[in-house]
Amino acid sequence: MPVVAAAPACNRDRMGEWTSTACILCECNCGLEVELGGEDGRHLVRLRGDKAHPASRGYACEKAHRLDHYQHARDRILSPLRRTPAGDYEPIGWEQANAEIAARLTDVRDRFGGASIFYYGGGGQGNHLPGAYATATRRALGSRYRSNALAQEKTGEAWVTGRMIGAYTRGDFEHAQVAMFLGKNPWHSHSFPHARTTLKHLARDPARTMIVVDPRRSETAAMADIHLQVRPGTDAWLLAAMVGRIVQTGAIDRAFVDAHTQGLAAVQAAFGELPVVAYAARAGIDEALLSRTVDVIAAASSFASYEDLGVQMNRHSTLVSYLHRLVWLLTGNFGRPGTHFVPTPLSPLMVLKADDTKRSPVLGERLVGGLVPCNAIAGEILTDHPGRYRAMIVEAANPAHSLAESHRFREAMRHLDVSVVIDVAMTETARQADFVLPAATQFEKAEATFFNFDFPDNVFHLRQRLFPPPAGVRTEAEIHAGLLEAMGALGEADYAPLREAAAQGRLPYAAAFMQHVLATPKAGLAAVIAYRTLGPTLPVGMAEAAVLFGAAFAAAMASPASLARAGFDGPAPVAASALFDAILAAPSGLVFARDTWEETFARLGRSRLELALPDLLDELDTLRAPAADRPAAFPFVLSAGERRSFTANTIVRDPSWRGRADEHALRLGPVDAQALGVASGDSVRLTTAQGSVVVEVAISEMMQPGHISLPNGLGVSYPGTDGVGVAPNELTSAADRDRFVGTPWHKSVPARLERITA
Ligand SMILES: Nc1nc2c(c(=O)[nH]1)N[C@H]1C(S)=C(S)[C@@H](COP(=O)(O)OP(=O)(O)OC[C@H]3O[C@@H](n4cnc5c(=O)[nH]c(N)nc54)[C@H](O)[C@@H]3O)O[C@H]1N2
Ligand SMILES: Nc1nc2c(c(=O)[nH]1)N[C@H]1C(S)=C(S)[C@@H](COP(=O)(O)OP(=O)(O)OC[C@H]3O[C@@H](n4cnc5c(=O)[nH]c(N)nc54)[C@H](O)[C@@H]3O)O[C@H]1N2
Ligand code: SF4
Ligand SMILES: [Mo]
Repeated sequence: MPVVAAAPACNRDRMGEWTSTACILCECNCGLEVELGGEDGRHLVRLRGDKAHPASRGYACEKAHRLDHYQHARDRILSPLRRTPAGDYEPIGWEQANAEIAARLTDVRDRFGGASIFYYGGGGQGNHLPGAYATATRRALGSRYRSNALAQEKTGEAWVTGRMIGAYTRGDFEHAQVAMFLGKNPWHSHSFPHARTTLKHLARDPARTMIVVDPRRSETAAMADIHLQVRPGTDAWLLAAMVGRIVQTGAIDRAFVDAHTQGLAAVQAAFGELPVVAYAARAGIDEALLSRTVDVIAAASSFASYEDLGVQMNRHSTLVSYLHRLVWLLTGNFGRPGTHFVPTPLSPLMVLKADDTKRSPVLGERLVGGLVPCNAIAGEILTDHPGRYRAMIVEAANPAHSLAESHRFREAMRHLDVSVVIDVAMTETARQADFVLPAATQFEKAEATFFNFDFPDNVFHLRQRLFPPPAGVRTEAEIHAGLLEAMGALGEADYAPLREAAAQGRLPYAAAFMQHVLATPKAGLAAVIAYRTLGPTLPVGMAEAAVLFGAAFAAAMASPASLARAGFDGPAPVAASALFDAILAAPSGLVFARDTWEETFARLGRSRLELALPDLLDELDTLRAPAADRPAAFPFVLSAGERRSFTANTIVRDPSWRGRADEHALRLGPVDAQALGVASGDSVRLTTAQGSVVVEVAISEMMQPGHISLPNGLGVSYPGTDGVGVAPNELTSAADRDRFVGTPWHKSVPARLERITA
C-alpha cells in the first residue's frame, strides 16, 4: 500500500519533557502524563496517570502505557490518496485532492440532491472535534443523513430514555449501596471513572452488594455478590421477571412513584399476572436467586445500574432497555446520591428527542438522534431506489470492519458514485474509498471528546498538541476548511469581518459572530468560520479548539446555574468567554459544571417520568411464545466482539501492542472443548450463516456450555503480519437486529464449530 514517506516534523526541543495528555482508547479518556523522547522527540516514551486530571485523578489501566503503538503505526497515511482504475492508490497533492473531491461531491449534490450524500463517523473514543467541523461540510453539501457507532449500541437506550425520562442518565456507582452491571464488564471496558477501584470497593464492603448479569463469568462477575448467569440472549425474560416480582410483591416505592411518575396502572396491568418463575427459568435463573436479587434491590438505600453491549447488541435490546429502566424507576432509584443522575453536557453527544416524522429515505428506518441504524446503511445503498445514498464521507471510523456483514458494507462502498475516508491509517474502510485523506493523530493536534458524564462535578479536557503533524498530513479542521473553500462555500469575504473582531477580544468576537454568521444563511458553517478566524489567534497548536467557543456558548445558555457554580457566571457571552479561556489554560482538564442532586428533576423538561410505553408493553407479549430449538446447523451462541485487556476497537492496529498471547483467541468452555476434542491453542473452523473462518481457541472456565466468545477489534490488516485474530463482522448478519431501532444482535450469533483435523 503506498504510504508516502515524509520527514516528520521534528520535536527535538521537547525531548525528555513530561507533559499532559489523555488516553484515547476508551470513553473514560483518563488524563495521562507523557514523557516525549525517541530520536526525534515524537515518541511517547513513558506514560502514567495524571493526578491533576479532575475526573481520573491519576487512574489509568494497562492499555494506556503503550500508546506509542498508535502514534507510530506502520500503516499511517502521509499523503492524500486517490484510487486508480487498476484499484490501487496513488498519492496526490492537497490542492488537487480538495478540488477533485469538491467537484465530485457537488456534482452528486447537484444531480441527486444533498440528501444522497451520507456521512459516517465523526469521532471515536478520544476525538470528537472532527465531527463538529464536519457539520459545516455536511451543511454546505445539504447532506441530511448520517450515522456512527452509537446507532449500533445506544439508540435503543436513547429512544426509551427520551420517552421515559427526557434526558440522558448515568449511574452513581461510587456511592451506590447496590450496583448492577447488565451485559457490562467494567473490569475491562471501564466506561466510568476509576472503574476498577470502584468495583473493588463494592466487592470488599459487606454493606454493599454487586449484581452482575452475564452469561459469562467475566472478571466483574467473578467479583460480584450475585452473578445471574443468564442463558445468552434471554435477558428480556429475566428483566420481565424482575419487574413482575417488583409489581407482584409490592416492592414498588409508592412515595417516589406517586410523586414523580405516571403510567403505573398500565405497568401493573401488564406485569401483575406475569409468570415470574417460568420467565426466570427461561433465562436459566432459579426462582430463589431471582427473588433474592429483587429483594436486595428493593431494600437498597440506593441502587445504580449500567446496561451495555451484552444486552444492547442482543435480542430484544430495546425492550430490555425499557424493562431495565422500570426496575430502577419503580424502586425509586433516581435523582438521589448513589442512584441515577442527568449530567450537564458541554455539548450533547446525542439528541434524545424521538422524531418519528423523519425516516431514512430508502428503507423508512426510524432515526434516533438523527442517526440511521448502522445495520441499514448498506441496504440504503445497494438498491436502485431513487432516494439511495450515492456518496459517502467516512471520518474517524472503520465501518467496513465495525458494522455487521462487512462484505456487504464493502460492496456498498464500491457501489457509490464517490467515497472519501478521513483517517490516520490505511484501514479496511480506507481500502474501499475513492479518496483517502490523511489526518493528524490525536497527539498532533488539539483534541477532546464530549464524553463528559461526571456528576456532581463535570469535567472537560482539551488536550494540547504534543507535536505538529508530519508534512502532508492535516488536522480535520484544516481538511474541512479546505473542502469548503474548494467548493466555493467559504472564502476571505466571509472571514474578514471576524478576523478583525477576533483581534479585539472574546466579547467583540462573540458579537461579530452573531451578526455576521449566526444571523446569516452561513450559520451552518460556523465551525469552520470559527476555525479560520478565531483559530489563528489561539496559542500555537490550539487552533482546532476554536469550535469549542460555540460549545461553551451553548452550554452557558443551556446550563447557566451549573456553570456558575463552577465559577463561570454572568451573562452568557461573559460566562462562555471565561469558560473558553479556562479550557485553553487547563492542560489536565477542568471542572466546567457543578450540579446539585435537587436540580436533576428540574432539567428533565417534564413534570413526570413515564412508566408506560405502550409499544413496548405490547412487545412484552412476544415473550410468551415458546422457546424455539436451536437450529441443528448452529448449536452454539457466539458473542462476537468481547472487550478484553488489550482490545480497543480498531484504534491500535499494530498487533504487537497486545501484551497477552491469547487475547485474540475464541473462548470456549471446558465441556464443549472436550466434546469437540480441542485444547487451548488449537485451531477450529467457526461458521455462521454469513461466513466461515479458522480461529485459535482458548479454553476458559468463564464460558457456559454452548456459549463462545470472540474478542472485538481484531483481524485488521497490518504491514508485516497476516492479520492476528478474526474480524467479528465477517460472521455477523445485518438482518439480525432489533425491530424498533435496528441495533444488531452481535452478542448472540448462531454458530457452529468444527475441529480441524491435521
Ligand atoms: N478494553 C476495552 N475497553 C473498552 C472498549 C474496547 O474496545 N476495549 N470499547 C469501549 C466501547 S466502544 C464500549 S461500547 C464499551 C462496551 O463495554 P461492554 O459492554 O462492557 O463490553 P463487551 O465485552 O462487548 O460486553 C459486555 C459483556 O456482555 C456479555 N454478554 C454477552 N452476551 C450476553 C447476554 O446474552 N446477556 C448479558 N447480560 N450479557 C451478555 C459478555 O460476556 C461481556 O462480558 O467498552 C468501552 N471500553
Ligand atoms: N461484532 C461487533 N461489532 C462491533 C462491536 C462489537 O462488540 N461486536 N462494537 C461496536 C462498538 S460499541 C463500537 S463503538 C464500534 C467502533 O467502531 P468504529 O466506530 O468504526 O471505530 P474504531 O474501530 O474505533 O475506529 C476508529 C478509526 O479512527 C481512526 N482514527 C484514530 N485517530 C484518528 C484521528 O485523530 N483522526 C481520524 N480522522 N481518524 C482517527 C482509526 O485509525 C480507526 O480507523 O464497533 C462496533 N462494532
Ligand atoms: S483504556 Fe480507558 S480506562 Fe484504560 S487508561 Fe485508557 S481511558 Fe483510562
Ligand atoms: Mo462503543
